[in-house]
Amino acid sequence: MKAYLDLLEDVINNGVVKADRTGTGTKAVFARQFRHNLADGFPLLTTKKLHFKSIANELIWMLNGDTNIKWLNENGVSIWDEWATEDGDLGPVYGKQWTAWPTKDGRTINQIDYMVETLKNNPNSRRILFHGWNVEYLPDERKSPQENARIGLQALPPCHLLYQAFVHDSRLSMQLYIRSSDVFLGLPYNTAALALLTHMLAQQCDLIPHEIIITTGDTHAYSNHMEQIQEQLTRTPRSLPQLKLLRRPASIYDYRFEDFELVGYEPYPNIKAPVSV
Ligand code: DHF
Ligand code: TMP
Repeated sequence: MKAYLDLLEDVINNGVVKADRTGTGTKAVFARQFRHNLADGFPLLTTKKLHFKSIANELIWMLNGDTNIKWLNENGVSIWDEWATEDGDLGPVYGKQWTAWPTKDGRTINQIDYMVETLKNNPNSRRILFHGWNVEYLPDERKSPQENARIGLQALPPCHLLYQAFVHDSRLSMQLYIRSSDVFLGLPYNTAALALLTHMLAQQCDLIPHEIIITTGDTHAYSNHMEQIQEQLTRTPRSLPQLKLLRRPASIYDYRFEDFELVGYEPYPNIKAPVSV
């Protein structure tokens, strides 16, 4: 994942100092893009160990339409704890908008169903996408995540928000737009999750996973991640693991963590960094 390390360097070298909502402060560049061919391996960072279980279970949780951290916690994932209310609620975040986007007449629309159906039946379509940015439910930036969730708004507006598919020669590529990208903590997760989703959609729709492309808007390194980023940049990437899908579940909603096997993941140790809430 040289493209990722190059991006870290780009942010450190070219970023402008920018204050942010959390009060931590960042160095930020605007609008970047990198791509990865999945034939070259599964894009899980080797220059620091990532908790693949958190990445896979978060994706499964979102596909299930769940927006409460209870299931995540029961399945070994704590990455959303700081933003949830005492009841574990995050408001109508990713899973809700993906699978049950509310309509004006009280119905819901499942954008994931549409995605799978269109990939199967009309793969040339230029409209194969789903979107998390439902403006009616965006939080008030002056309120805390918990205060927003309590009044039925999203604890955080989606960071990874627009997913679009492209099919040619039975090969599936996916592009993700991330409006705000924490390059040290969030981006490695978002990259691996996009790759995993591409593998799952390809399996369900009899396609071959091809390229993933990530486009980032506000692309930032937090001021309290600088030493960790420097440490990571001293490390030479190792060969990427391969992802094996051990089973073909009945639908995109039926995957379990045990269905995924990573072969040959030999990363450097994790580098701890504080997350800004
Ligand atoms: N806020 C900020 N400021 N940055 C984020 O990346 C972020 N991500 C969110 C929610 N809010 C956010 C959801 N995703 C970690 C990774 C992803 C994530 C939240 C947190 C994280 O802290 N990762 C650690 C290890 C955590 C663990 O394994 O439990 C890491 O070293 O990757
Ligand atoms: P913001 O809503 O003020 O942009 O803050 C969200 C922060 O979380 C920002 O640093 C980006 C980061 N983030 C990611 O990078 N990826 C993610 O998947 C999530 C949920 C958040």
